[in-house]
Amino acid sequence: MRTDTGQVFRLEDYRPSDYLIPKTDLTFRLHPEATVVTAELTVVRREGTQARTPLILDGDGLVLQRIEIDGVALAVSEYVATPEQLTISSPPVAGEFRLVVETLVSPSTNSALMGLYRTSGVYCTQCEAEGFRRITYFLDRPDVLSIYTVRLEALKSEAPLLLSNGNREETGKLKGGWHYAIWHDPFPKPSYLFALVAGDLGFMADEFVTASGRKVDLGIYVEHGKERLAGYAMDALKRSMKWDEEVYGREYDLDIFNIVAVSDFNMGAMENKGLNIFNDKYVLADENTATDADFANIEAIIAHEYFHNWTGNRITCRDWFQLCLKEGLTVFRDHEFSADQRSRPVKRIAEVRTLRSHQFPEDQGPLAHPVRPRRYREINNFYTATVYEKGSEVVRMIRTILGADDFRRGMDLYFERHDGEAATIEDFLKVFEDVSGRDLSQFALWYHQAGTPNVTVSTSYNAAAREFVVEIEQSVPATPSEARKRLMHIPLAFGLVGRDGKDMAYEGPDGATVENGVIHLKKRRHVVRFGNIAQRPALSINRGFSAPVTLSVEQRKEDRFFLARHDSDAFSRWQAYNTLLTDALISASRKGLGGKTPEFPEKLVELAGAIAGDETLEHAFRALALALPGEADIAREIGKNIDPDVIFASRQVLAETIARSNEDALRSLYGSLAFKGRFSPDAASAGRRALRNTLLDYLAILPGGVALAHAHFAKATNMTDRAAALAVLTHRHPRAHETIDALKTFERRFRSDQLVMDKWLTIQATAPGAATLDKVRALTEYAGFTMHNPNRVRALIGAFATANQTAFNRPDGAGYEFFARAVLEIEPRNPQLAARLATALRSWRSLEPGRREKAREALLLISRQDGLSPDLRDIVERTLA
Ligand code: B3K
Ligand code: ZN
Repeated sequence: MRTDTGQVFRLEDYRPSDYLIPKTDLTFRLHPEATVVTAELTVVRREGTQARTPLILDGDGLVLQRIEIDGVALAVSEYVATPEQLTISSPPVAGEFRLVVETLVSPSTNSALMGLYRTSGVYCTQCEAEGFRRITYFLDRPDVLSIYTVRLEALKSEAPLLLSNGNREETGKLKGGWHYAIWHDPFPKPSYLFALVAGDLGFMADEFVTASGRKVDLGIYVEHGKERLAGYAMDALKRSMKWDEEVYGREYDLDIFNIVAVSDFNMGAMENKGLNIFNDKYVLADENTATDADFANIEAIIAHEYFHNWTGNRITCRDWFQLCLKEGLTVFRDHEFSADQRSRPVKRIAEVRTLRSHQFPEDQGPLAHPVRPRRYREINNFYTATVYEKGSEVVRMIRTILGADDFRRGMDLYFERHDGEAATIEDFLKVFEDVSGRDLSQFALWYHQAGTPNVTVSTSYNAAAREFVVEIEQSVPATPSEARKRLMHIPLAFGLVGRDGKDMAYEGPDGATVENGVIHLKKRRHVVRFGNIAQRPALSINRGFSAPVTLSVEQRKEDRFFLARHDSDAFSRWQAYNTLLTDALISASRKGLGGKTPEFPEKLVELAGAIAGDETLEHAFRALALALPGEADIAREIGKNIDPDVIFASRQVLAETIARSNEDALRSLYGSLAFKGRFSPDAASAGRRALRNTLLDYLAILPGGVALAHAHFAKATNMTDRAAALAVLTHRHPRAHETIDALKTFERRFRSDQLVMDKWLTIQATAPGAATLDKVRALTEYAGFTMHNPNRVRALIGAFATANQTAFNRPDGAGYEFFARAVLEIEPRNPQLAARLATALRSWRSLEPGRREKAREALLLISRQDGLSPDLRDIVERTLA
């Protein structure tokens, strides 16, 4: 494990490297414990760098075996090699030189899953952000682009398959049962995009013909016997390739595109040039093992990594502060892809729910940072919801402000101007300013300033003057190390909804403030006057969630009810109903503190039934509307002194009330949604299943609910229905013998499939109530569980900490303590995973005082541990600060 130097990296300290490495030739002689890596680097001094400037290469835990320049071994006085650095004190002065560096690495003992490691007998790599330096000494920074040629040598029996980036140029036999392959990638790339895979894998092959008629060989490599499970991923890949041609005019640029699925991976996937490496969870799927949510994730992640080929690989980041340049933009692209492949409004609602549940708490807590951070101690801790999801929202706002045509012209210019370069956010914004003639300097604050802006809105109508007035105010709350904030440019899409449900025409506001259905909030306070309005409209604002803000609209309840049924913007319709539910749950939770059973307005409860049965709405939309705001969502809205038990109780009562009052309608709808045909993962079929499973969750509360859920489980013909029923049983009726039976049946059937068993772990870990902690503890002893595999850890420990409000936040603090010890157990092997997990404690300050103190103790337990990795220390110290 790396030692913590406490060093902080600052954006303002950026300067180009003194040397460049235009060519990188690597040879790997693969061995589980002793892989010899020979790097032959063509090095040149950058223009302007003084002669005899030392060449300093990055390393991480490396052991130098050999070093030569231009064929001559260096004398010990000519260099200093530590595990972290290789310094050549005075490199050759004239022209370029060939530096040969040999290092020895041990893939099978590399448990951090960064650099070169082994997973189920397969050699693979993960280099982003700074993993390449665990393989060889290098200028391991994204602005050093190099052309790679890679020779892989391995024992053929151990690794018949040898893959790297680019195109395969040569293969051949070597003595002693060894063989080799040579790969060449003609596109200059930063070291973080380097990859190799070697092992014995099965594969699915296909091909894609690009718009200009070039044939690309596609391959998805998986464990033998699982080839069939790669079909959906392959289909998603081909659809992504086509979409990027149609929507962005971007063609694929190599003759080969390979994807490899591995079972030990710290995140979702990695966009290495021409050789994407995936967590197998995001590749393998069929109806028996994957849920509709898994299918949707596979589609989105396959697309995301593929889209990186242009946004990330062809144009990369100058430095890691610019991470959102590739991530935010690529998330935006994959969101739009999924919206086009599925239902746009449903996709948007799902995105906003994710943003609110993942990014808002980050932005509103101790780990808040700008979309483009200015400092970091450990870059791996900045692959955050803010960089990714809020980063995507910022790109979406650029499109809202410019309009679709100028946005596309801007993207075209971006590709034209910066192809082959390592760019910055300033470069990105500039192309949009250039094509549109707009000044985006105030808008740029979205990249520079942390925190979720608050926007408050009130309206008034003057019948005599036929005027509707909207008053809007913005404020940006202080965040760690940024006390004073500047005013932002916030684009708010809106409509004035008339009594017929149609948007009303208006006269008045100046074109700078209101343009194409968008109010541009740029000052602290705007008063927008709409003239020639015959009747008081209902204001629908932040349509489509055009700006990632916390919005509070002073609005009559009737208006919200009206918008929930009639707004022409489907997102806003969902939002109106969701706000009604959230408000009711907050007020019930407040009253609940007095020990009484909360009551909910009849109209709200009836509306649930009306939405459920509204045949003009998509099934998936209805499912999303009926799903009550989560406990964490309610907690976030309440903001302080949170008692998760009270929130849980209010939410239970509301669910029961909705189920009881709408029983007949929900039952008959549930019955009508049963389907006997062939399984299809398409969005419409998934929507039907989602609605039926949401209804089951309500009906399971009523008498006969256990039997109904058990029958749903027993008759399920796909994993979506099976897992949904198992969750309903486990969460609503944990002690029923039907539940115990279903959990056993599931385990017996799927115990040899670890990805499926992850669902079984998660369902149990998220069962509400204090008793779940003991269950989770017991499950850590389950034969199929190991703290060594990231997917297992996330399925059990991660789910417990992030998706079980009542058990994790037990008032006695036992949930926190268990969690802190688990984090400490994981950290020595895999600091990145431990650090990511630990962020689950970030909202500790908003808890009620008793739990707050217990959560703090757990954080202190972690921080007092000697020799913590920089990854975990960084998270824990910022969380406690
Ligand atoms: N770029 C990778 C993430 C790398 C994370 C490094 N800690 C996957 C992605 O965003 O596409
Ligand atoms: Zn990405």
